[in-house]
Amino acid sequence: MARPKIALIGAGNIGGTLAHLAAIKELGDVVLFDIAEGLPEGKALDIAESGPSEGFDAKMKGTQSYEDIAGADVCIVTAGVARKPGMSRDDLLGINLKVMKSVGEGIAAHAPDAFVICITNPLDAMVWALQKFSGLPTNKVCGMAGVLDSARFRHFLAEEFNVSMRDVTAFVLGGHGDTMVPSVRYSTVAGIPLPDLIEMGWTTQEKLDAMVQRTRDGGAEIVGLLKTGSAYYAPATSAIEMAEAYLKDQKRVLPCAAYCDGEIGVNDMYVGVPTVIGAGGVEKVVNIKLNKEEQEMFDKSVDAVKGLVEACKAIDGSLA
Ligand code: A3D
Repeated sequence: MARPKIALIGAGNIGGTLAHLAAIKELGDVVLFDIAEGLPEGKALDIAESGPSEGFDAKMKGTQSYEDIAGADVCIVTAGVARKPGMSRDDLLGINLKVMKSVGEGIAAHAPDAFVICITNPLDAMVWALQKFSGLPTNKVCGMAGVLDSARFRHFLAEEFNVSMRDVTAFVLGGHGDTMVPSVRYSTVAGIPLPDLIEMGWTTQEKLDAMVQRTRDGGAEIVGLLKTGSAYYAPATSAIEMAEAYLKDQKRVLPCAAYCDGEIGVNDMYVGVPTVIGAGGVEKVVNIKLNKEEQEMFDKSVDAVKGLVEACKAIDGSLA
């Protein structure tokens, strides 16, 4: 049987890490696409040359031509620019919206059957626009944010409790931004919800609140340390987890930016929600029940995403 084909649109920090992880995990052959000449070719060759030591046979190709992504089973999109000093959120939105247009058209023309995972920021608005520009079914286009935000929360919790990260589960909902909603009630250690762990004396409400806030600020914390860019190891690993769930039909329950059609009170929008990912793409949005306080936080987050979507429509009339 032929190996699956994984197209990485954008060969920057995350794109290169994605390629390396996909190769090491032998998920399939990899095509790295970027407009920067030499960058995808150089990374593809460098990673291919790690194959003999690592022991993988996956093929690596770097390209500037969308024709090379033909027939891809998975496309992971990191193309675009990150916010630079002096650039407003709207400036970034305008630039990356144009990038999503070209990427969406490229995928529609050459890989219309792919499962598409968007990582480009501002995430929830970009994945919405990418689905519109590509015209692919909504269950085949989603955004990576929740897996990363949950992983950050799980890491902080595991450190606090001094237990294995594997035994800590966490859900982070809403838009990928300051308004994201790390759900304390639905996060557990081996099934024991966090509020119970406070009662058991494992932590305090103050410490838990601080970890929730640190999760919300997780991206900014890394930017502050790196100074020249944003996180890429954990974002790449998170997207690979989603790609693997699709390629191996794992039916993983993962939070991601998924198209909502009434679920959790959200209509015709992409926002972070729990989903089931398998061979059908996003096979289900898990329609969880939120309490009053959670619903208020979630609604606020949804409103923030709505604002970005409206800004996209104002910039590109074809989306209105
Ligand atoms: P970076 O290393 O700058 O890579 C972006 C790449 O996109 C560069 O190599 C560019 O040449 C390329 N590019 C630009 N325009 C195009 C185009 N039209 N077609 C193809 N390629 C193009 O960034 P990065 O890899 O660190 O991050 C990529 C994106 O992910 C950014 O928008 C980040 O803000 C975002 N990001 C999101 C998360 C989430 O959790 C959602 C986390 C971290 C980063």
